Amino acid sequence: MSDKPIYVTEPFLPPLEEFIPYLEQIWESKRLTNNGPMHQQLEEALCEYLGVPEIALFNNGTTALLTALKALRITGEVITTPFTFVATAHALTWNGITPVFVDIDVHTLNLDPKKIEAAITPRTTAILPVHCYGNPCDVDAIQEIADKYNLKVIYDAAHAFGVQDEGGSILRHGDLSAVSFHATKVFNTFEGGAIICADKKTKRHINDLKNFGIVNETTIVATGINGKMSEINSAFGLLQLHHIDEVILRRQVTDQLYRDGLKNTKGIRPIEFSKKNKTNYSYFPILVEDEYPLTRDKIYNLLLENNIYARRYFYPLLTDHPMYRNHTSTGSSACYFPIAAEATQKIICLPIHDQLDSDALKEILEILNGSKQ
Ligand code: T4K
Repeated sequence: MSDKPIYVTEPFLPPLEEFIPYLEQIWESKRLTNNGPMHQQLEEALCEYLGVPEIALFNNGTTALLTALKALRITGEVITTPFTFVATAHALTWNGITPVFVDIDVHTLNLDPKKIEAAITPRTTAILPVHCYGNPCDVDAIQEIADKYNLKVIYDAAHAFGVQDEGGSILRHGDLSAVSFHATKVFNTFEGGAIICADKKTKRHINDLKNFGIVNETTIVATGINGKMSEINSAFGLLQLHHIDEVILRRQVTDQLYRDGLKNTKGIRPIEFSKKNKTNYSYFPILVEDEYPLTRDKIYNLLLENNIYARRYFYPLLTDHPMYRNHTSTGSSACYFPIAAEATQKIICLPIHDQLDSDALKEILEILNGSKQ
């Protein structure tokens, strides 16, 4: 058993001395927040790195999502997935919007476009899909439905930093995408997030909303919020960008070692990521199928007993939490979201991060492959 706990993730932290010059600049300028120089530089650097037209930084992914919905004036009902982190649905209900949950695709575990149309009502105004684990949604099929019914599309792209499809950044799809730079994400600014949009006018509106709706000293144009990223978080983001490619590369190596080590393990099914896309290796999700000798929870607990903190992202389903049970217009999760209900019982995300060493990986594989059961 490992002496040191092995967590599902660990944030990448650059050498501390590399951060000092950024701190010195902040101390010198006394500019701590409110669209300061670090914030402006990070927005520019991220547009370039990600290959997106406009980006508005936020203090976390949840305020980015909340603001994205506000910016598009979304009301009524929004179609979303029950297989996600609770922030996705909370962003809707916090805005007074009713989430309407629709089942997921059996391979990607993302919202299944084939099931969306049946859930559309006269109150539906938008679709809020999630690129779960950074695995891109079927963006073309979703856009086709949105165009047909005149719906907005807001992607919860919390997991999708740096992910690309054949045409470029996955974040360019839909009307807006919201990403998270939380400590547990591939690219972190301690806390942080962003909205990606296509044009300057939308970005200006988002900027107003994230600064209380203030446009100048005497004019307030909207009911805004304080969603601003501080200078210290922005500076950390600038430094992270120097290291992000090596961080993703090291995760890629781990991902491959897991796939090799599990390829003959009956009953363990790693989620596949399309080879056509550039992936960020943010999670290593596996499904523990019926033919595996242990249940998902048995293997999860066995890992825990060995000081390995894998996580059941996402269990329980959102529709099984008390505040979302009533939003399941259709009834019980197992009946109406059969794919999601099965996935939530079978899913485990194994530890993956750039510092995961070969001994830890070996131990996890030994446990999963039965030699330590
Ligand atoms: N949409 C989706 C689909 C999301 O997944 C999320 C967030 C959001 C929206 C909202 O974005 P933010 O507002 O968070 O930017 C974590 C994260 O808090 C959350 O950001 C993330 N999704 C979710 C999937 O996971 P927990 O409760 O599992 O985190 P926690 O604290 O248990 O951390 C997991 C492990 O990471 C720990 O066991 C150890 C390690 N860790 C964690 C932190 C915070 C560290 O090593 N250092 C740290 O500072 O929710």
